[in-house]
Amino acid sequence: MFNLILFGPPGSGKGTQSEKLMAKYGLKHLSTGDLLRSEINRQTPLGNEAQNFMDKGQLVPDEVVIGMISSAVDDNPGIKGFLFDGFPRTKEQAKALDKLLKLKKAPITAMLALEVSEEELIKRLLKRGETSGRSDDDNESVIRARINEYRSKTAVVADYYKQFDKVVMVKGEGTIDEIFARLCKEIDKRA
Ligand code: B4P
Repeated sequence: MFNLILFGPPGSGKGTQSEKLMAKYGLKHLSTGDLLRSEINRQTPLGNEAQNFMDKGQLVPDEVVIGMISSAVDDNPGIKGFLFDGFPRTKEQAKALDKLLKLKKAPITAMLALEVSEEELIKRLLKRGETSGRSDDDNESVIRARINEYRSKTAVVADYYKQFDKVVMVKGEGTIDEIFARLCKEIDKRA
């Protein structure tokens, strides 16, 4: 199996690049943001719990997200590999993912980390907020809270994977196609 993590701050282009990567490499895309938004739209108990955190720009509790990913992995046997987007976002989530993949004898191949300046992140998310209908995108203070959550809880996840030599930094500014080409170059070296 070929398992990738697409990593980076909110608005760094994880969702955008994932669409293109899964089409090219035939990986199963698992986005915790998309899974959570689907729970919210269906007004499930998990969705109602998650919405309170997401509306404030906070991370959803680990046990909720880990349970959700664990079921999604089990629901997809025999696939070529996973593209994890927006997960893991804490060290606890990273450890839980390692445990899960160990059972499948299919470790993470690489973590591709998109680097984007804070100014560009805020610009992109406010722009998306004009049309997305996402309540976490249309307010600058919520966007800043999400970036702070990233700095205080999520950035350390890259350090966790660095100890296993799995992290590849990729410049996340430029056109969508330029960034996609940079990501593909790194993936092809490891395929
Ligand atoms: P996510 O859904 O993961 O979303 P994101 O971080 O905001 O965005 P992403 O990086 O995917 O940006 P995108 O490509 O769309 O998370 C939302 C919330 O869910 C979190 O705040 C948290 O509360 C919760 N959550 C999710 N996972 C969790 C977890 N594991 N644990 C706990 N909580 C969790 O790009 C953004 C915009 O930029 C788009 O409009 C796009 O068109 C534009 N763009 C992309 N690339 C561009 C480029 N090269 N140039 C110009 N614009 C570009």
